[in-house]
Amino acid sequence: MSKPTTSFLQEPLPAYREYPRAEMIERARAFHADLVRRRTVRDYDAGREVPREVIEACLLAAGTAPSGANQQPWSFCVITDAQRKRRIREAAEAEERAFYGGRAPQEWLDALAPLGTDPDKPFLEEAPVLIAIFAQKYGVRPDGSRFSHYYVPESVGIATGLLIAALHHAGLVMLTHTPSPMGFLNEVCERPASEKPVILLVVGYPKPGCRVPVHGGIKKPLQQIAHWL
Ligand code: IYR
Repeated sequence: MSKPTTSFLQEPLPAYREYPRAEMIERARAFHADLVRRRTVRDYDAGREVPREVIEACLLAAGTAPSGANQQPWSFCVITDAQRKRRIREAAEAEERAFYGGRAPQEWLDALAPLGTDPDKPFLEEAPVLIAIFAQKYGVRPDGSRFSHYYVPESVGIATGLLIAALHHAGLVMLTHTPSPMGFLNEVCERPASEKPVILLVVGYPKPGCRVPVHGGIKKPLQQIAHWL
């Protein structure tokens, strides 16, 4: 039996680059050395704007992520406007007060203790850029009918990882903030009910003299995260 004829379009693998073995090792190590410099930052320099072109290029980098059936089930809402940032801060702090004031179990609070987090989120107003990352739970056609999206959390997680790497590569710092629940972001960002906010990425420059929790810089060694068979 012959294979069924394929009807999808194919093209030669474009722009692939192979590196000589030694260069490959060096590149892999250099990439790690660059990423390991990233620290999550909660104190932002309020006086400094980020060029829009940088955010746009980083979002395009995020948008290269692999996704279920290449449906790219994400949308990124970039907030730079002071009034909207204030609305986000107010709504997030209301949730965080409930979280730290009793909603979070003690075990969770204990796990957060080395990070020194609390319900005050001044960075939501001080950082020049907030990027609300939405997962499109399902697709919506122009006529309003819905279609399924596949592997949505995985796809959005991968795109978010690429976005973080791109922003870091560009010389910015960030915080993956997750006020919970964060349904208020649909309203502030004017996004439809088909989209679920998953992460609020806070982006900018570190405040001069900025300090970060030591705990965040301690990454598990290879033996703990990798298992070779
Ligand atoms: N969303 C809260 C609590 C919080 C939860 C986790 I998990 C963290 O890694 C950090 C904070 C807050 O932003 O304070």
